[in-house]
Amino acid sequence: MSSGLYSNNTGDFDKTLDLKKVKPYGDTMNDGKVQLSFTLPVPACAEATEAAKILCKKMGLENPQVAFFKELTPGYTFFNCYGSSSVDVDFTNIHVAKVESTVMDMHDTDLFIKENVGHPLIVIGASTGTDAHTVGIDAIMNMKGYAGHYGLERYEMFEAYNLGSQVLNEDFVAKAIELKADALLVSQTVTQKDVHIKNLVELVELLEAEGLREKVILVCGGPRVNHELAKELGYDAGFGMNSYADDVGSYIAQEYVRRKSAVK
Ligand code: B12
Repeated sequence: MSSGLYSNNTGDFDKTLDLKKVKPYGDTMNDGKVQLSFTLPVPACAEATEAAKILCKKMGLENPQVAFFKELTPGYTFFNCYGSSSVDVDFTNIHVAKVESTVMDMHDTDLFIKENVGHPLIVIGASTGTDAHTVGIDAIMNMKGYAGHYGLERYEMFEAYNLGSQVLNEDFVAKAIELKADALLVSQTVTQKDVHIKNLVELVELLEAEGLREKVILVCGGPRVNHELAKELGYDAGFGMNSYADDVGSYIAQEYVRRKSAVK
């Protein structure tokens, strides 16, 4: 996407913004102010705050200040530091892979499916493998929704099944076959030792073995998932933090219609 599309409403009174050299904004344009929090495995003392400042400098912060520190437990001190970034970023040269669909709200997505498909779409979601985190998939699927966005269970034109957490890939695929799923939604939160990668890839392999991969819209999501990673792993789309049922619901509806028109 071209960064020319962006505006920060400073145009009339601040002429110093250069999108080729963007710095963090604190009080004034280009001041580079950054807040950084970390814990050092040392007791709270004058040497510890000095060590925190030296670390900040080594990390590229100019004029670092320790604004707050507290010994959390004997031998471990938490720091809150401020400083000015010595580096900038060329915002005009950033390209990010994104899901290509128009985001619609629940009512518009329901209407879109009614008009373009004519029957409800079957969607199954789960947090798979050993992952016990349910809040993400619930946010997308639960009737009550999340942050003011209704979940897929609330949509008239989605038949939504939330299988919960720690669902084995084999069981997930079996449910997809039983319910004749149109779309599968996988949530992955734990990324330690790349367990999410192994688990997501295993699901793709199982679907391929069952001859199902191309028959379903396969979507993954989670705090450390993005569209680029999802595509790399063989998924149709990936959604990260700050995504809602509206995003994935409208994507599934539009992708379903796109595929149906492609085979006509
Ligand atoms: C709550 C929580 C738990 C609860 C989970 C309860 C439950 N029922 O879900 C409990 C206490 C059980 C738990 C356990 C563990 N947890 Co925990 N947990 C958290 C915590 C505090 C919040 C996660 C959360 O609910 N976020 C809110 C939801 C709404 O956000 P979200 O998941 O990102 O979802 C959004 C998007 O990502 C996206 N999305 C998510 N999924 C999907 C799917 C699709 C299809 C789509 C479209 C979108 C989408 O949409 C959502 C809405 O915008 C985080 C720390 C944090 N503050 O984030 C740690 C955290 C995730 N946990 C962590 C860990 C390590 C664990 C444990 C391994 C700890 C342990 N040693 O036992 C265990 C895991 C056990 C297991 N087998 O999985 C680490 C993960 C580190 C990593 N990167 O691997 C974190 C980051 C904490 C930390 N800083 O270390 N945890």
